Amino acid sequence: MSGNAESTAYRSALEVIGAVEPRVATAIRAELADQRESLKLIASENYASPATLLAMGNWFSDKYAEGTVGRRFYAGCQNVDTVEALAAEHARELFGAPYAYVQPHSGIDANLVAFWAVLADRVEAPALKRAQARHVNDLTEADWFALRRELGDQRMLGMSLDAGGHLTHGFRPNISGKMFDQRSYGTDPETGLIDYDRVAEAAREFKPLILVGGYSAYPRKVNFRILREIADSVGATFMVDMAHFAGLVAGKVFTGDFDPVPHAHIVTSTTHKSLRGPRGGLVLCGPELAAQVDRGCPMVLGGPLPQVMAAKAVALAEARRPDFVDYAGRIVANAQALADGLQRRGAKLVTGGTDNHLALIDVTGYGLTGRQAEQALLDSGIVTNRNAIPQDPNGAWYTSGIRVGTPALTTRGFGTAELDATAELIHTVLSRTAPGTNADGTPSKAKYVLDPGVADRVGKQASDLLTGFPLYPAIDLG
Ligand code: DSN
Repeated sequence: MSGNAESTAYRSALEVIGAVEPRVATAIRAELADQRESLKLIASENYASPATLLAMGNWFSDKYAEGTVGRRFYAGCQNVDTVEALAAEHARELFGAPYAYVQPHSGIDANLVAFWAVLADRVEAPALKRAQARHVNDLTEADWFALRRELGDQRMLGMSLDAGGHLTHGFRPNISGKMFDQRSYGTDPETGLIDYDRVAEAAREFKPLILVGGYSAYPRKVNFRILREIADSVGATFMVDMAHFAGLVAGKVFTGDFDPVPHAHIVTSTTHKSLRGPRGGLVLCGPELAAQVDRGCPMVLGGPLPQVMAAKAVALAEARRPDFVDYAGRIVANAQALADGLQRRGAKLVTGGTDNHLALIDVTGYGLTGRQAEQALLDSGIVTNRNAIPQDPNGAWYTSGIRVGTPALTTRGFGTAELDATAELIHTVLSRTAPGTNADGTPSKAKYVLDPGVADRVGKQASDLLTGFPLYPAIDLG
């Protein structure tokens, strides 16, 4: 699509939207302006291509298509079949997976589909079988009690949240922590790295039905061959949630032992993080789990979102192009430049560096909580998120960490020199911020004092850095 076509498409769309509810059109324009002007380091965000974004705004949104390709509960799904089949084909080819299910609306949906597929495959449970034959909304209280009794003993072993795991990997406030009797593996307190011997020991003691690999805030590669061996040694199903690093798998940065697809029984992902697609999820598996995964609808999902499956097909086609390999390589080189730049200036990083798209700054080294650091950075035009670090003394709300990731800035064209300059800006803000106090004089975990002038100066420097790398340069909304 030429730049002119992109501008025309978006200008026309905003004109049509604005004629009905101008405030929505204004908010859409403002969102583009905000994204253009912020130094975005949120490790789970990216910028999808105009083709991917446009594939979501159309008539597919009006279609119900519960069921699977060629086997729907609604008539007239031939075009939905086309896009779902295309998205699944691209996913299979891209990741070298025998089977792909592209209906999940999000990562949690993808994980729930995978959990239920494994439970249905592995557990002899009449209530589960009954539940799978019906829509989840139709289950009665008695069904749920029966299910709970049957599944209550099933065990999951996943990475703990503070070590970098995800809340859907058995964290108590999430449904995964209620569906399963759950235990976590952490990281070595000295190195911050996964200690595979400890994981094996935990697996031997706990004997999980499912061993989960994958993370949302662990800055290192994971050896999936070893985790599979551990799973096999205790008869567990090995599931990997590659939501964060799917782009690095697609882009052949993670190969061999570090590519989860050949090692896991089942792999889940989102499509919008390093993979740079629309917001959504997918599941990959072998033929033995495919039939159960296909029951994601109605077990977990209602109607799929055909417009998002269309966008998944576009984005996955983009990820199959040779330039995506270059992109994925640059994400990691940039993350390493950012991590090195931060450490050279005195920042303390969990594990002392990164092998992937993210780094985790332990901001206790600056005398701050994650919340104070996040806000001081935001005041200075740098968008990050606070994140727990292993054995975090400040818990999951205030935290002691700042997670920084490079997929979005790499899409914008940033290279290692710009990431080093970004490290300088982050270090400047954090070293010029002091913890604040509450009205009664006690130390606050949220309040902070940023030296006068720093936010403006750093904000200007961040803005200057971004000017050389315009976001969606071909789109001019006028
Ligand atoms: N919320 C996502 C993240 O930021 O990592 C994961 O679901």
